[in-house]
Amino acid sequence: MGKVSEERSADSFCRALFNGHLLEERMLPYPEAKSGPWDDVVAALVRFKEDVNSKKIDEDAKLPPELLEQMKAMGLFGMIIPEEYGGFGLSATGYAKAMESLVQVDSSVAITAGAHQSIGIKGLLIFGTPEQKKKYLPKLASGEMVASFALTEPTSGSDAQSIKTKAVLSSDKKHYIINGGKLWITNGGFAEFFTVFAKVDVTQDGETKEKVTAFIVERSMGVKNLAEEHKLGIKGSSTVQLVLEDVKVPVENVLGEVGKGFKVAMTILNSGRLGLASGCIGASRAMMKEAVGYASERKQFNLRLVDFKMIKEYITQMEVSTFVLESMVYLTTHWIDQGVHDYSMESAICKVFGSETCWDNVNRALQIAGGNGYMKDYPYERALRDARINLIFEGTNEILRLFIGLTGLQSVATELKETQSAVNSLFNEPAKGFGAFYGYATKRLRQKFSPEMAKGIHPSFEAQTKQLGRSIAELSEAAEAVVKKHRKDVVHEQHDLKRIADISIDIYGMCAVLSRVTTEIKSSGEEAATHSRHIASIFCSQARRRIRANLRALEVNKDKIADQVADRVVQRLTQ
Ligand code: MYA
Repeated sequence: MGKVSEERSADSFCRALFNGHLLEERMLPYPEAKSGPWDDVVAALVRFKEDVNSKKIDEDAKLPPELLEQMKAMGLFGMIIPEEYGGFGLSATGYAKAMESLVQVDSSVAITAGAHQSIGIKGLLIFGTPEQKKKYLPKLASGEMVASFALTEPTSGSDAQSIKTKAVLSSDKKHYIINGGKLWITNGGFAEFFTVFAKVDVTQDGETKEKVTAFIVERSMGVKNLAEEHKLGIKGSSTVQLVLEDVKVPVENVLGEVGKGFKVAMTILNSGRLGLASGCIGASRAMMKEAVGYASERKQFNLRLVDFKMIKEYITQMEVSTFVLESMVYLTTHWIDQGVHDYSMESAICKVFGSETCWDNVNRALQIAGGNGYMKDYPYERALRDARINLIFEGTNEILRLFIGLTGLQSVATELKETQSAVNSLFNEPAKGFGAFYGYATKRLRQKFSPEMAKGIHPSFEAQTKQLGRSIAELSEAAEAVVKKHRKDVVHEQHDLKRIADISIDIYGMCAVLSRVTTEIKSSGEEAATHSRHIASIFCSQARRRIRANLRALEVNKDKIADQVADRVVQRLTQ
């Protein structure tokens, strides 16, 4: 892990933060997406909620067939498919709005429609040929075909490149024959369409290597599945193991280029992670509503629970984190809708922050409900079980923190290399080199954070803007120090990578919330924006405190002895 291609570096807001740059023109104004073409879908989902019995879905561990049919009839499988193929053609923002509502209908319903769209058909939408789209999208939009994304294998989870499923070109070169197995495939029990990843022998410069390739595979080509898994939560969704034995796939069903399938998988997951984060907004909001409703009715010591300060703390924190999550997600989806190409880091940040916000909110809501929260008659324990998976799938939060940290450090390393070559040219060819070095140095100085860069943030946030500026400058210095200290070995420095990732998550949160509230103040005035201003102020000070703690821990920590404790425990328990 650790390589990030140059082509992706150009337009990423978060990568720029690592180099000390704040792309303010990208950040402001905040895209207030209060209404849009998604309104009808959202309204239909609010009505749909009345028809769905989540408790029963959880108990039966399956979606009733008639509910699945209703979802198809409502067009819930075609939300992001262009209208010309029979879908609603929702934008990234529209889809996020829909996922927010869908998860409030039921988690398993959201996972089923979400896995179909966020990852099942996304590859076809992004990389499909016109012929492939014409052939499959209408059936996928109507739900006649439900889609699955088949990447994970028994021995390949986080290390997605290590898949063993193999695709071999037939002697007449008309088909690939796929053999292997896939694990934990959402919708796999009834899907008809699979985006399957397999290794293909690719010969380049006389050398043959196995390279990941993406395929569109229909069930009728020979895909089989084993029995449904028994899960902790999202029980109504289908999760199975796939068996691929001599599955014969026509060559025209290769998705993207042969040998370029890993990029296809990662690109799909970038959008999937954002779908998940938007679902987490909905789940967080739903839990807040339940908990606040409960706490305003329930009395102890003659007071309503909402009047106790510790309960207020929980409610405030739920609101602050969910508001910041929303701000991050909709800033990111806006950029996607604007055509920004590289949002891999932003979507990973949203997934990590979203799944942890959702988990904390459900946990706090359950705590507010006390003993009742633990009982099956109330919705909290089911929500807790349903929310747990978000920290794991679509990239565990651990692997995504490494991805965020390493991707950011890659930008810093690239800049350091540029500095080195500018310095070298200064010494080797002074006449030519000086111009190059001067140009480079002024560019770099100009780009480093200065208060000028954040002049668009509302003046009432002067203190927060300073905190943001200081945090960006410190992130870029800390990242440079980590790169210089560990060089190539940085990939193994997980404690530091986690700290760096957490700093960047907090900074992105600050950027998003300051952007959103600045725009709100401009449109509604300071007084009307009091609630949001308070949220921004609370989040920025919390974020700044965490950033300072992480920066300090990069310098002073107990990593070495902490690792030794873990090693001794492992030795003791595995003897
Ligand atoms: S599906 C299964 C999910 N699985 C994963 O997410 C796997 C996690 N692993 C990885 O992401 C990769 O293996 C990592 C790379 C990151 C570890 N965008 O050398 P490398 C490029 C673009 O770092 P590795 C599921 O769970 C990179 O630049 N490019 O690779 C669904 C380089 O390019 P180049 C990327 O060390 C469940 C190349 O790849 C990205 O092997 C159902 C190699 O990179 C990227 N992100 O490890 C969910 N990453 O060669 C349903 C890497 O050009 C949800 N690269 O330099 C439905 C919705 C729910 C709603 C609601 C709920 C609340």
